[in-house]
Formats: sequence, structure tokens, C-alpha cells
Amino acid sequence: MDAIDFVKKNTEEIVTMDEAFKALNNNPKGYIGFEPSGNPHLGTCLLLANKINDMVNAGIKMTVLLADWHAMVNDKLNGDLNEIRKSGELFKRAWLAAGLNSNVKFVWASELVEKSDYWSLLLKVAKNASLLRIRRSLPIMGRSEEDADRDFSKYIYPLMQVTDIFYLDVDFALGGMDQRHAHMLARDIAERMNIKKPVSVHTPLLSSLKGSGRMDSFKKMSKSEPDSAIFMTDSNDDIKRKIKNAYCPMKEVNGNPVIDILKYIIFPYYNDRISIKRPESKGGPVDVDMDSLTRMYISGEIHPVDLKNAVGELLCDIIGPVREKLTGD
Ligand code: TYR
Repeated sequence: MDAIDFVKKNTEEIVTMDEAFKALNNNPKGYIGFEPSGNPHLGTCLLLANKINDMVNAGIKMTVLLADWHAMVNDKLNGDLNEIRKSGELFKRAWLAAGLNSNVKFVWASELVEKSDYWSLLLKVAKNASLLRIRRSLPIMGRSEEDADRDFSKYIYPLMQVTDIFYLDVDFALGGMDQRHAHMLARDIAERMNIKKPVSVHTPLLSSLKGSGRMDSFKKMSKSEPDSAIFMTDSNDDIKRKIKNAYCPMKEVNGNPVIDILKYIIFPYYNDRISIKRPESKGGPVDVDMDSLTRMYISGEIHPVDLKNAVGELLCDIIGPVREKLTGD
């Protein structure tokens, strides 16, 4: 695969492709920021580790910013920096156990904010941002304008996120689709400041196992709703039960969380080929890649029950070693 194909793999959008091509030729650096809190799940652990590895395979020097200060501003873990750091350490272990490339660098936000030039840069960023844009970008922290009006620090968060991008001097900013406001803001401000614009690479969000709802009320896999997500510490029984109860409409691949798990987690892990057992009467076992699976699922040749059985077992195989490293079980 070419470098650009690794960058493109399993993304929803890249802004822009031309800039991505150019940046790839120039010893590129990239980053993803992450607010540590709660238990690592399929989205925050495996999907993220896979995508960071794709970027490394494209020749990009990747940094994970453990955004402890951002998590504090966002009231995660009651804003307790010690608890947030513990969670950050847990995520670090989980990603490495899940196969994150060992060349990926980790930086804590608290290390960046110790430097005075971080804050002078933040002021320059603020000079080039309007209140309206900052208000509009609050979804990057899952917050509404009322939240920020009550607690002004929440208006500083988007400025910090943009400052992170410039301070780390990255060519590529990676994040879920929910981070696009921050990246578009960074690109506009970079233009006004006459500095490098980050190429933005956005991944889809994994939807809740219970179904994602309509587009305007998308429900993501969430640590606060245990049955919506599969955690790295779930037992094999939990994993199989959650998959068995998951929303998985027959012949429908769009908005189907079980199909998404195959695409973003299972196929990358098994080098794009898996086997699905079916009863002899339904044609017996089949070997599939993502394309053939999609086709056969839509035509009804693969039934949701057989799909779920395969996904449950394969997920147990993927999560087992991660769980063992995290909990010793
Ligand atoms: N806003 C991101 C989130 O909520 C976390 C983040 C923090 C991303 C700082 C980048 C950054 O520089 O997931």
C-alpha cells in the first residue's frame, strides 16, 4: 500500500487530499489528542490504536497527546488531575497491549502548559479567533454553550486544542469526526497567522451497540452506557452477550454497529480476511474480506445470527490478550 492509502484507510474525510500528498513527502509529524477518563473500549482503544498505526505506516511520526488539562477543564473524573493521570496511564497500557506501534510518542498536556511560550502562542491564537467560532466549536468537548457560559474555562479549551496543534508543529491532526470543528478552526487561524495548516484526518465514530439513532442524534459507543460499548476488561461472556444483543438489522450494513466493528477492528486485526461459520443448510463456512462480506450480508447470504457468532468469538480472541495485560485475568 502507498503511504496515502494508509492515511486514507478507514477514514471519513481528509482535508485536504492535495495537502496530504505534499506533507507525506516532508518528514511529516502527526498527533491525536485524547482526554483520559474511564475504561478503554473498542472505539477508544482498538479503533484508535489501529488508525494511529496506519499513520505510522504512512511514515508519519505520531504523538499521542494525553490531554490531562483538557480533561480537567471538561470536568472528567470530577476534574481530579491525579485520577485523570491514572486513567491516562491505563490508556497507555491498553493501547500498547492492543498493538500500538512502539515508536509512537506520548506527551502530557501538563508538560506543554509548563512552558511559557505555550501561553504566548495561545494568546496569538485567541487574537485570531472570534467568540462565535469558539462557541461553535464546543462540540469538540461534548459541551453546549450553556455549559460554557456557566464556566468560562470551557471557552479556553478550543483555544488550547488549536494551540496544541501549532505548538507540536504537526502536519497531520488526527481525530474522530467530532473533532472537525477544532481542526477547521486551526486551519483558518493558521492561514491568518501565516503558519502551516494541519491536514485533518477524521475517523468515523463507532456507534452504540444499541444502534446509532438518526444522523442528527448520533449515539456513539460510550463509556457511560456500559451496554452500548465493549470494554477491554469485559469477560468473554460479557462480550458475547453484548454482541448477541446488539442492533444488527438483517441485510442492512449502514448504521449497523456489528458491521462497523468488523470493518474497523476485526478485519484490520486479521489482515483483511476472516472465516464465518454458517449452518450447512445455508452454505457452510465462508472465507470473506470486507467487500465480499458486505455483498453477502446485503443479499442475505450471511444471516445476522451467524455474523454475530463470528464477531463475538473473534472479538474474544482480540480482547483476551489485552484484558490479560490490563488485569492479569
Ligand atoms: N477534544 C478531544 C476529545 O474530546 C481531546 C483533545 C484534546 C484533542 C486536546 C486534541 C487536543 O489537542 O476527544
